Amino acid sequence: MSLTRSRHICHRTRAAAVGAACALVAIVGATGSSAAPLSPSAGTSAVTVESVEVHIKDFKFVPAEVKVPAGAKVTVVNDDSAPHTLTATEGQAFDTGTIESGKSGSFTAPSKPGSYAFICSIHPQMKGTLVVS
Ligand SMILES: [Cu+2]
Repeated sequence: MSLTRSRHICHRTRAAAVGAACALVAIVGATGSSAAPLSPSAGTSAVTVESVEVHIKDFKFVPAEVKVPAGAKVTVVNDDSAPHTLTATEGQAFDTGTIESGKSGSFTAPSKPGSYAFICSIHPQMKGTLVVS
């Protein structure tokens, strides 16, 4: 028996083909262990304080408001089908440059606390805010 492992794969695999098996395993798992945590980040390693991840999906930054400590490393993952950037709107405070589909880029958060608006320079309607504390 390997319920934990199966549930794990289920959580990470969203393919329609495994949907039925996924639901079945989920039910078994729920009745089998009442203490199973439903962490949304299960399967990904814990993010340290100094490192933050932003995703880009459906022409949106997720989250749109990114809170980071000063000088933190921010990794930007492009889950979209189009290339994107994460670029400060003022002062050239930070810029990932072009991140191709499926790739990731990174930048270092400013050392000065404050709110920094950013956009995608390719699609300026994409907006977000970096809050440095
Ligand atoms: Cu874009």
